[in-house]
Amino acid sequence: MLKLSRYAITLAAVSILFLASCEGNVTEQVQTEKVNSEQRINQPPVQPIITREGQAVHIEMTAQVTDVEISKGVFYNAWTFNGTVPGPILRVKEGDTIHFTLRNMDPEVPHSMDFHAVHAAPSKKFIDIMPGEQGTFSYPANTPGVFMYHCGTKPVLAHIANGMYGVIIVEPKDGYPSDKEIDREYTIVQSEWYKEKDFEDFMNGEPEYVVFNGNDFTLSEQPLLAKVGDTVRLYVNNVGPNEVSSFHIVGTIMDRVYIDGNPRNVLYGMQTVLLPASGGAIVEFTVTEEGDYPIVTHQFDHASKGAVAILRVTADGLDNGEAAMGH
Ligand SMILES: [Cu+2]
Repeated sequence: MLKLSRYAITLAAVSILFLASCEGNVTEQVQTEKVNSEQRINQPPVQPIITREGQAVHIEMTAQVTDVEISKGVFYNAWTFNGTVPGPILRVKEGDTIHFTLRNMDPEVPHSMDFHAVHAAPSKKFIDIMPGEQGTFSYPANTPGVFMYHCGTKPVLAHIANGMYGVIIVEPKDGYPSDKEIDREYTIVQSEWYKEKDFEDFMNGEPEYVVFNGNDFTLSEQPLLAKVGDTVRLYVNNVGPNEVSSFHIVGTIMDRVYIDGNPRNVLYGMQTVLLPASGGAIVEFTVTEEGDYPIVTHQFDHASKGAVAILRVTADGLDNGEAAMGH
């Protein structure tokens, strides 16, 4: 894992220049370092291209290598979809046909796309796209839900642990029975970070961070917001790759849970919802009092490693700017 700060980088550069002017063998070392830094690929995020013609949805995404901040000042040179971890949240409707194009901008490694939302032969539709190439695949999305997507290139564990995942929401054609009650909705994706690109650690180690939406700080520093009396809906998915989630909201009870986001899989009055690796849910609840409501995995070793979000409830639904409650 690289801990970088602009200050540190500047300092390092200054001291290298200074040393280089003193000794010849240091110049060699500097050149090697320069080559290494040139080899560290960091491609800026790219917007996905999504267009619709009737029930045909065209989605174009990239596979690319991008530095992402997973904790304050801690960057991971991630394999990503479109330069963010998680990748873009996709939304289609039950009955749509997805025409998906993957453009592999990674100059070294093949990548692919496995949508959990579709029926398709993996050996034909989830195949590797070579570096610098692109491929297009079509499949119907006939089951509503909150589905994981991920790179399925071998070894899958490495591609997921390095950051290649996201969520696709397939909205039911007639909506959810509770749609009219919902005042606000958010998406939360739980995942783990291990030592950077260390397959042995992915296999046998413990995650260094367990996070919501890619890092351990954004959802505390910029709380999710609601107004007193609101009914809130969360689309959640635990992408793993290795751990399960015991998803819980402190200070409320989930009035309804749609397991995997299917309107027919409804449960009532849940305190905690168990999400297997790749499992999703829609959870809905009301907030009755002003204050900060931590959202956690109730596996508190994982919450302590970062999987905490804050839902801030105020009289007007606006952020009061206070420091978030810790948990
Ligand atoms: Cu990949």
